[in-house]
Amino acid sequence: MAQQILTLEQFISLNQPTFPGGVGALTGLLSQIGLIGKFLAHDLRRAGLLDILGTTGETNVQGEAVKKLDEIANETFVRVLQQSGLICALASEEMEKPIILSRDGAQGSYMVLFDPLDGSSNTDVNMPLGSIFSIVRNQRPDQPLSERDLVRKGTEQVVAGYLLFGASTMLVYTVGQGVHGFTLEPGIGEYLLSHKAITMPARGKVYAANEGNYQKWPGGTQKYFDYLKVKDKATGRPYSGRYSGCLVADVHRMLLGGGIYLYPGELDKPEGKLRLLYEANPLAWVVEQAGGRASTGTLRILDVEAKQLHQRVPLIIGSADDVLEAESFIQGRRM
Ligand code: AHM
Ligand code: MG
Repeated sequence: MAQQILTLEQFISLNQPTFPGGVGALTGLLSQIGLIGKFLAHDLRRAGLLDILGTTGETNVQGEAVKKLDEIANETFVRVLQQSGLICALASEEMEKPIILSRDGAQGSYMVLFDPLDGSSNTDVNMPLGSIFSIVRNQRPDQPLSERDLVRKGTEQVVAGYLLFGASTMLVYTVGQGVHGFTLEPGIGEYLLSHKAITMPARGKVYAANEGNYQKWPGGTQKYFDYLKVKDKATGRPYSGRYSGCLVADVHRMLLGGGIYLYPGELDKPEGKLRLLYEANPLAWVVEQAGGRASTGTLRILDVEAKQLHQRVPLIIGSADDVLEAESFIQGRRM
């Protein structure tokens, strides 16, 4: 029998009985994210033509300045979310300061933090890209909003997920009741449920990391990578290396098939590269909801104290047993 066809909106109304603020608000928020995904998928499909239509940073045939795709992506997020009526503040990797839409919270009680175009160096080579989003609620609706209100712990997220622009466009999200994936059917412009209640294997056979940084890593991290390459039947080693340069795409691979992604701390840069609030936290929640684990190497990502909007954090994320094993090397409990 053919599988039931469910759109994003239908799925939410049938399957998400509880959401702080009501199912209508959740439908509204995810519809806005879905709309952003449709706009971006449309733009990214034509990304390879930018050189013909006008090089980035120069003027195109119409004499208009051509914007970089990460700027276009950021503007798309801001424009769509601004008019939704559900959101009082926005923060992005591309903006130093947040946008406070309504100081008194009258415009809605949600705040969205996002990375509008993750893996942006993939743009020029027609490789996968993503967008990551984290939504929290305004806890002090009676007080004027400030940047500080957006800087919150991962456990306080109410919706988190990502858009993946690969061969297909996908929207994957969690509200703390499992992880669900939807694939955009471009012919009808709808996201259809394609991956219900995703669960990841406890152990994978794949690792993703920029191993060019090997010499910059502390000894424990190096030892873990050495270990992954040693032949051992019981643990399925050696693992295969798969690194796309797009965190969303790599984490998506692990979510579906298991494995581990690492952007660890470095000797001269212990905080790593990735951002806590709009990269690590949302992906950590998604992965935990699918049965996986996300850690700095010493601490659960969702428990990291948020101090700054653009704070960086080491990220070790993926199948639970793989992340546990990486932690034991990083912490020096295994050599
Ligand atoms: P970005 O949001 O500026 O694109 O940076 C994040 C990206 C991740 O998608 C990816 O895993 C990593 O940075 C790649 O970094 P590197 O080129 O150092 O391997
Ligand atoms: Mg990014």
